[in-house]
Amino acid sequence: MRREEPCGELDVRRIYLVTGNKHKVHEINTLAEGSCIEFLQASATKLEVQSGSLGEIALTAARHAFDQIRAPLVVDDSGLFIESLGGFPGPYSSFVYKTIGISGILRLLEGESDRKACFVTAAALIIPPLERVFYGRTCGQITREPRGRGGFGFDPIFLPDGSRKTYAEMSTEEKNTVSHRARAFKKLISYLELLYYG
Ligand code: ITT
Repeated sequence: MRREEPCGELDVRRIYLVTGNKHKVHEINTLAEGSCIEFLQASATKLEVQSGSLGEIALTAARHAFDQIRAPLVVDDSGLFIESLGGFPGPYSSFVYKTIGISGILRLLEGESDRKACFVTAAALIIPPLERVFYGRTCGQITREPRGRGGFGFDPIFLPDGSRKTYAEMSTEEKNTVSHRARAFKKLISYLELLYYG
């Protein structure tokens, strides 16, 4: 829930967040509480580009969505990069999650002692003529088994550095203190507040 008057006399600015993932919307709006920015979930036909760069994927998808929505918007493209797998699944995380899933990733890492991995978010913002990509990265370890029931995606097997809890064992607020998405969106929200309110 947003606070009663997050920005006093000032109007809240609403930005479309183009995603089919309601967990992302919840995480991002929890982070934005108390700011003057609110994110509204929007859908658009998703353009799946073949690229090794999350930033390029997010920006291309954002441009494509803008052609349909014609209003200020953001696209969040995120991925899990596992060091011993050469950065796999990275930009293919969505496909890999839907196909082999968490159990498939754990199988690929069976007997592997190097379990380092990083989550990365690229958040592409379009407010014409402005186009900008904000990045966030959080590194940690892939656990040996899933832990926790919260969150989504690979949350149950990701243990961020310095934490005893996996993302799935954290509340949304706790995840937002360390997550790749929160790091990207903190920058994006500060930027929007400067842009709109000076
Ligand atoms: P949209 O593209 O509609 O926004 P998506 O869930 O497919 O939704 P991404 O392409 O950004 O989002 O994410 C790729 C996959 O990476 C996604 O399917 C998740 O399984 C995983 N992922 C992304 N962010 C995550 C997070 O914060 N925690 C756990 N897994 C995450």
